[in-house]
Amino acid sequence: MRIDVVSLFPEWIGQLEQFGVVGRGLRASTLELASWNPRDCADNANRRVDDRPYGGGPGMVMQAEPLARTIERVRAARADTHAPVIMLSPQGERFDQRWAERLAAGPGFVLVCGRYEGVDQRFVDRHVDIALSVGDVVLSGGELPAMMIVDAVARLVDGVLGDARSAQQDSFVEGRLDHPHYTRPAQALGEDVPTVLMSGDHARIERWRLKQALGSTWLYRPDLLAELDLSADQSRLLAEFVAEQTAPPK
Ligand code: 4GY
Repeated sequence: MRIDVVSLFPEWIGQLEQFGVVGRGLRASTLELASWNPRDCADNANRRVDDRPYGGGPGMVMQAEPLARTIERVRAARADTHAPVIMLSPQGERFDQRWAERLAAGPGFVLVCGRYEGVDQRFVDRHVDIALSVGDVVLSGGELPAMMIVDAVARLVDGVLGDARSAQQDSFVEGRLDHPHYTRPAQALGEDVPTVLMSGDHARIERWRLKQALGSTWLYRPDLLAELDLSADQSRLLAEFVAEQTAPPK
């Protein structure tokens, strides 16, 4: 998997290589990450790649041509000719776990991080295949969303996560939230660990976790729950959880 990131702050993107699962994936060379600064494709000695907006208004706009030349360099550096160019923008389609899975299944992609008031539309029209948004929030640049996408995709790439099972067991993979987690010590902040987790009975533990996962999805994400096709057994576990919520056992 190869990911190219076009950004005015390539050193920031480069930080990803030093930490966590992305760093490990890169060192294990299952993942390749390259960043590109459009300033290196500026046509002036000042390395300027922005200018004032036509029609007036505040702020600056990223110019089309330095970005287009950067994309050409990226294309020349990639073995695949059709890697999608993805722009991070609040106008984009919402990035979620399904998108992460879709991107992780391919050979890679190119992320374009806008800055200032925006990017000249002629670049977008010519070179951008998809716009993705990480949420209804306006950031000062596409870098944080790009890093979020790199992280979410990288941990799905084979060999990046230490434990192959952990990506499969994540929340959202099954379309629901995760169950609660506990670790040592057995008593912390004056509270015990739920006894079932100390029982060594793996089948019971799995059922408890499933029940908690369905329960928190019911509590916090009823929209996700509505999309789930619960089995009779899962419906029974959830009904138990709901009953315990309204009348806590003494
Ligand atoms: N939200 N999701 C987002 C964003 C910043 C001006 C275009 C978001 O993805 N990107 O807020 N991006 C803007 C800044 C140029 C990108």
